[in-house]
Amino acid sequence: MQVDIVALGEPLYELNQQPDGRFLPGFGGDTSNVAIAAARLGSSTAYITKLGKDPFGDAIAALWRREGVDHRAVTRHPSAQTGLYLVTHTEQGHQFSYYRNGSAASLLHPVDVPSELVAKSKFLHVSGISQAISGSARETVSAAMEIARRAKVRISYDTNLRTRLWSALEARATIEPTIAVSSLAKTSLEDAEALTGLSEPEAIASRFLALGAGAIVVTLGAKGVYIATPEERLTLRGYSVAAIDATGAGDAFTGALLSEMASGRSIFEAARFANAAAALSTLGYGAVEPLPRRDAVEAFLAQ
Ligand code: KDG
Repeated sequence: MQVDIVALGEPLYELNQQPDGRFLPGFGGDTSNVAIAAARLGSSTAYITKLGKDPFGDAIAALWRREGVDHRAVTRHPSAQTGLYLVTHTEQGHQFSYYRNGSAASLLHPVDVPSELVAKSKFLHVSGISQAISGSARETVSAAMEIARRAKVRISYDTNLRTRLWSALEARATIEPTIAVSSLAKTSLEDAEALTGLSEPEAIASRFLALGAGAIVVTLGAKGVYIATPEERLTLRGYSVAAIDATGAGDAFTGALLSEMASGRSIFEAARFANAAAALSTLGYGAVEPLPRRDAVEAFLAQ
């Protein structure tokens, strides 16, 4: 089994509030969103986690089957449940409420990492959420990264700071060493500010590149994205679209970026495509449902 992108973390069942107050069922979980985003664009992807033996776990497994995400490495926990989150919307944007304590994914253990799958891939994608859900999940991320590092597989990392899962102090102690071994680390202006106290993308990128990362992506919300390598830097302006829900837009960006880079594109070329994919992903509710396919991104870029 050989795939372009292997992602590891916690998938979540999603309930997303509509203007009429009702909740629309869907799916989320940052690293799973990335695997699906890349699969929709034509990449081969696989996912590593634990699901509960419950209807939410069945629904997530069925989603991966439909989307062509290889989930043969996913195990089911006999008693722990699959995590759930609610998305509500305010003037300030979306808000998440989690029901995930003690979830099946939080019981991930280093033995759950299939070494060959990781070692033969082009990218391993993990996040700060994958690390924050529990100590054993954090060790599992470290084990997967060590396999990737030895096999010279590129590590893609999203800081995805969730201070409801861990404090900024605790997060910093894990996130900085992870950025240091990442080929590609993505962060948001908000995360980076909480982690470093810096608010300028240039300064944030310099700080993270100095740790040893190969490339840094700083998302700037609707304003676009800033990309930096030790040699080159670029700001891409965000597209102005009639956004409905930005849940998972960062994951849409990362999935598209990795998909393009796995096909041999440079990070700067890949980011132009990913910027468009991320804009399209905001046109519907939910982290997964509006993720675009390749023809939609190409048509949007051709406009
Ligand atoms: O990036 C979007 C995710 O944050 C969302 O799908 C929910 O995984 C999630 C989380 O833990 O916040």
